[in-house]
Amino acid sequence: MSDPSVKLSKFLSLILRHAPDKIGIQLDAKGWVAIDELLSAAKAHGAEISRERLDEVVFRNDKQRFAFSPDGLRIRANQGHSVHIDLELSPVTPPPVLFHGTATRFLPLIQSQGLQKMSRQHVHLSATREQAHRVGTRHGRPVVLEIDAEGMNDTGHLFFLSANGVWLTEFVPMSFIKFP
Ligand code: HQG
Repeated sequence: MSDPSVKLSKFLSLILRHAPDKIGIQLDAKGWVAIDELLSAAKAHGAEISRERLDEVVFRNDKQRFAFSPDGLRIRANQGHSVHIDLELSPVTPPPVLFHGTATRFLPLIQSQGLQKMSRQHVHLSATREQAHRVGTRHGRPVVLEIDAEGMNDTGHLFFLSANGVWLTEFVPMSFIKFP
């Protein structure tokens, strides 16, 4: 946790996904903010970030959480927002099976309500069991649920693929979840 890149990545996640107002900035409708504005606002709030460190976190981040705009002037988070923004993703046909990592303590509610997006804009699904397992460990004792993405797709549920490979959907009803 003392890794400075992890600290910066967490700070950027907070600002670019959840609470831009913490440093007095606003994201545009698609989640972008000018890099200059982000850096000067962060500095004014006691979090000085050099352009080199920002580049390093954007390009070398383990999960590619952030992206620069094609003109190189703006930055946004690739997914995971709780503030309402339009990531401009088009629906994509998912692989037959996707995975959701959660914690055992959430199972009773998931079993009665299906998978809800909770505070985020989508339910997050992983392409592999391993990735899902890692996501689950963030919340407690991990458990991996198998999602019948093909069945959902066939019945009109839309799937989106974020720029960093996270599968997103609105809601997963109980009937498409296989519990271990
Ligand atoms: C659970 C990380 C009760 C759900 C990851 C999850 C991911 C329910 C938790 C991204 C429920 C929400 C998102 C229901 C779902 N009742 N609990 N009906 N339905 N839940 O953090 O998917 O590192 O908002 O299972 O890698 O864990 O931030 O979602 O356990 O891609 O880039 O409610 O965050 O990415 O937790 O993680 P979260 P998540 P980053």
